[in-house]
Amino acid sequence: MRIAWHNTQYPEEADFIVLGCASEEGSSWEGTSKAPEAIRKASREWLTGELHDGTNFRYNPQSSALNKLVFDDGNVKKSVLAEAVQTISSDKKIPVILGGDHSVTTEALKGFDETTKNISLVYIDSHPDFMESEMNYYASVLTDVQELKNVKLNKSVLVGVRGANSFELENIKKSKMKTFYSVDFVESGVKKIFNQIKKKITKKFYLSIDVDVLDPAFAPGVSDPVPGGITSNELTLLCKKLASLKPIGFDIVEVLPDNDVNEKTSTFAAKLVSEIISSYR
Ligand SMILES: [Mn+2]
Repeated sequence: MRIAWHNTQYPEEADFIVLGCASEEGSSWEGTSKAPEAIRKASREWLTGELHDGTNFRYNPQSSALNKLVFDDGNVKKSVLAEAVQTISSDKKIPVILGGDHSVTTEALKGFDETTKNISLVYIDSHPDFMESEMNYYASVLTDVQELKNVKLNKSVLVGVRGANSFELENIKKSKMKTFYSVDFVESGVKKIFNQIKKKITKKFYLSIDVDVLDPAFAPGVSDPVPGGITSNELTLLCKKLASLKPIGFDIVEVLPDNDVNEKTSTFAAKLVSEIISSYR
């Protein structure tokens, strides 16, 4: 099954290549490997429709139409994700990765590390994923990407944090990443946070979205929900603003369909893909 936003049969003419990475090897929870198909299915079930005469339609993203060409290339194994991202990036296309657990981001960044200099990371997650106890783990992504030559954590940001332990806070400090906590959205609003992110990051930035940044009310279908999160509208608006700066690629990870309620987390993830793509300038 292809995501509802798939609108060309020719990958060579596409602006965006969607890749699922149905891997949960890096997680201590079971089930995130079911996410890519759940997101595709939700996009078709909830975000498209059929008129009485049998014509199909799909929802447009808000504020701008989906005027880009999207090719959904199915799923790739985690072991070849870096290579796939490297190829897409060399072809001047934008990879859109559907996780999988958060360690797929490490693989995506390994791919970009071969093609792109001076990479910033906009890491949107309730957890900083800055543990050192294990490698290639969903909670050690930031530790693991420190090994890459072109990823600059001192020009990167963490957004929506509210589930950090003391080791992680210490590591954030050392890395010189800038952190925006969940409550900052209430105090400052999306616009101010976006402007501060823009000042901190380089032109070549990668956007990684762990859906557990949302309040569990909006995204119950995640491995490790943390109370007190941001709203789906705040996340959508921030992502649309970031997309206008043309990230080199983006991922949406950590959807856990078994914990979901009425597919709302999968449907949100599918909708967010269209909102981000439509906002590239
Ligand atoms: Mn994460």
